Amino acid sequence: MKKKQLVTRRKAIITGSAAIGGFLLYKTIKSSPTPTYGSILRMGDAFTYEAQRALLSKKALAKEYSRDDISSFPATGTVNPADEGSKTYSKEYAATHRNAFAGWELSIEGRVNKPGKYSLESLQSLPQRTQITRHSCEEGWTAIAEWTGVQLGRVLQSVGILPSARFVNFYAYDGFMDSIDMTDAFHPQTILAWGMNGIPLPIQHGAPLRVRVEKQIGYKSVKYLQRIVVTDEYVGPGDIGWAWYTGI
Ligand SMILES: Nc1nc2c(c(=O)[nH]1)N[C@H]1C(S)=C(S)[C@@H](COP(=O)(O)O)O[C@H]1N2
Ligand SMILES: [Mo]
Repeated sequence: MKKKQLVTRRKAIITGSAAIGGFLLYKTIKSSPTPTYGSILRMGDAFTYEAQRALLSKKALAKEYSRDDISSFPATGTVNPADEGSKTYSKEYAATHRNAFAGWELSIEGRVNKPGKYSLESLQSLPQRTQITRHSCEEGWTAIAEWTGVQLGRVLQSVGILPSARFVNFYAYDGFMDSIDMTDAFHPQTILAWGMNGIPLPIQHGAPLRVRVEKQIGYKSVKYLQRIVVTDEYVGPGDIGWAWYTGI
């Protein structure tokens, strides 16, 4: 009798906590600003996102290193979208590459007061930041490099984002795209980088301009930037098999 009661009670506790867990999960998803695509597989994103956002200060800095820590740095994904043989060949990229990026411009669009095309020089005329950080790729490797560029937050401030804006979307010449929220966009170490280890960004690392999102895993640092689009709503990426939010 006693044993049976215990089992029943334990069962009740398990059932009860599962129900509470389920309810909390439902609440998290319902109230979360994280996109979930309504997919059960995406629920993990909401947990990571909510947990990180709740636990960490919004401006906590990623660790910065010294010059002695700079390591060799593999290039992944697209090697050169100017190569006609490459499966991510881009005619526009090939054209600007032929010109050594003279006249290259970054398009900034969407929910901003001053949409337009911005030259590298105009981005370089804003205050610049140099940081030595560790890149972590989802494939398991890490590498340390020095990056120089302008804080994305400063750029967004200078083009003026509308109060309803919530996402910053990055579109690359090779077809790659990803997005971040305003907390990461205004993080002091989120920069549009044109320099790597003291020289202009090499082609294989995303010339002429890439984003560095130091508070997330490597694939959020989109290379070969072509367009930045500010939106109120989540627009992408679609399901690329990687979590949308991957705070580190
Ligand atoms: N446009 C573009 N950006 C990209 C990628 C890509 O294939 N195309 N790969 C991502 C991934 S998975 C990683 S790990 C880093 C690699 O940056 P690196 O080539 O400078 O090492 O770029 C990210 N940004
Ligand atoms: Mo990666």
